[in-house]
Amino acid sequence: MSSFRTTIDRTASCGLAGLLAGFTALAAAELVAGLVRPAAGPVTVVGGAVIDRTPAAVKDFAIRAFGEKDKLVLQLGILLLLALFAFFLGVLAVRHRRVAAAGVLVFGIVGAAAALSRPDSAGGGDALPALAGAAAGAAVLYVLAGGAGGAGGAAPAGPPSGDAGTGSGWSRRGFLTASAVTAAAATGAGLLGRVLAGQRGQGAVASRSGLTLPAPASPAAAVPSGAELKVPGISGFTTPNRNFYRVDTALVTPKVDAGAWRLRIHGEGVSRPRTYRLEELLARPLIERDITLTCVSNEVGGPYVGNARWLGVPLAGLLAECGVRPPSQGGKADQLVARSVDGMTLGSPVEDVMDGRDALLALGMNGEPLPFDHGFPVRMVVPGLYGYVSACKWIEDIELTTFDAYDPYWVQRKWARRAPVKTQSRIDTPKPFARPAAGTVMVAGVAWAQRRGITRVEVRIDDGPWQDAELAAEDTVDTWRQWSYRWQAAPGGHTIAVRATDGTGQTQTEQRARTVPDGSSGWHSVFVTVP
Ligand SMILES: Nc1nc2c(c(=O)[nH]1)N[C@H]1C(S)=C(S)[C@@H](COP(=O)(O)O)O[C@H]1N2
Ligand SMILES: [Mo]
Repeated sequence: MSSFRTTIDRTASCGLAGLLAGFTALAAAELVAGLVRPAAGPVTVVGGAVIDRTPAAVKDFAIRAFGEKDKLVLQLGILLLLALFAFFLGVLAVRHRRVAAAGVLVFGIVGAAAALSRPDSAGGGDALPALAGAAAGAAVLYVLAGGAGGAGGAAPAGPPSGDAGTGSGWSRRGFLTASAVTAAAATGAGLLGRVLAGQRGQGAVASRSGLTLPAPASPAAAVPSGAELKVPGISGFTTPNRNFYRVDTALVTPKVDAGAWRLRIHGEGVSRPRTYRLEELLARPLIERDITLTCVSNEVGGPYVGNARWLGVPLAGLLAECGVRPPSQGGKADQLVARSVDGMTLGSPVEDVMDGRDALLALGMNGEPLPFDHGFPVRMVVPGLYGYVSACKWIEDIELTTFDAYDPYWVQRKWARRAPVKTQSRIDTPKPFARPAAGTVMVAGVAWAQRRGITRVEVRIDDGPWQDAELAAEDTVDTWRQWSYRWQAAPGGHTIAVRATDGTGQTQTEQRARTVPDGSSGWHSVFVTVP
């Protein structure tokens, strides 16, 4: 009985030692990452490597199920798995202390490999946090498991002797003290790592608050007064930055120092390759435009669309200066590949970028420098193209190439090479399963078909006929358009559907398509009950 209890005790102690070893490994890795490169932190690189390898359908599921919390869920999942393995290694150390410690080192090697596999890997140094963390973790496991009275690497296999500790063990009090000291030291190291990482971003934060945006040489036309309907629950015409959707693969938002930022333009047919500094862009005539941005991962009725007032450098002029000609004028490169500081690549058709539309290297968003989450200091915005083929945030490199020669990040993951935005409409109000009172109910929402514009929106109640909604004034063909419909609601359950027609006369197809590979299609509908 006492032997049994001792075994349980020892197993629990070793499990605790395993957890502490895992925690120490993470904390030590954070500390080293804080010194070397915050983006090379252990959970960040493993999470990033998982994202890189996630099939399109799974990524889409994650976005659908967890929304913008998808990254948090991923990181918590990784931590949970690590904790389970660490506990398991601890239990293993009851009998096989060396094997268990070596197991911790294996994790370090996996972490290091993940770090080096990331597209933004800064070279061998990125392996350091995981390796150092694993070494610290292995040492903690080896020592604590020994203190917990584990069999020890050299001890003969066989049932434990039944004594509390096999001679190598410490007193219970000694073990608990050592554990507490380890936990405290690891916590300190981890926090210090975070502080160091934060300090590295200080220069970038200062460079952003010190940046004053020049007035545009070509301001955006005032939004027509009739473009904004006063229906409660409808999406505002301009999406405030704090509410603007965010979709990217960055587990740590890149903090780029504007002073050190450079943009290189080079590649096929670039007769005058150049590198620009931010001041050079700011000194050029800037244009300001309202443009609606849409994510290809937006489901029918989904939230990944927003409209902002962007300030930036016309991209076509900059490219022309570098000698780039679009394919229609004899240029050989048909694909523009934008690369970000975090290694993301996005490919846009050169023809689209240079066809006269307001393709921008944006510096400002709704009257302020780009927020860090939205690409500070510079990002691309191309009206009419989904974000993943155009809207590179934290951009640092533009390479002219061909669609034949290179597949960017998402295309390597089964998404379409070319992806113009599909015509879509969304019911913002009433919400699904709302219970509006009988009588007049305002049905309202937004519709978008960037480059083509929206010319008609229709609403259908149950199996009734399609009825014209009232359109708000159009701002430009590149912005979404609000609409509303006055519905005389009778008691009962009702399905409200919407469809839009774009400037080319095409009405949205009823055909449901998934987001992969080139954007969802189908009519948005909501079911409501009128009590
Ligand atoms: N560097 C970088 N840029 C990126 C992405 C990314 O993952 N990394 N995601 C793209 C996608 S899929 C979209 S829809 C838009 C979203 O821009 P937002 O987050 O500012 O709304 O950014 C694009 N630019
Ligand atoms: Mo996207």
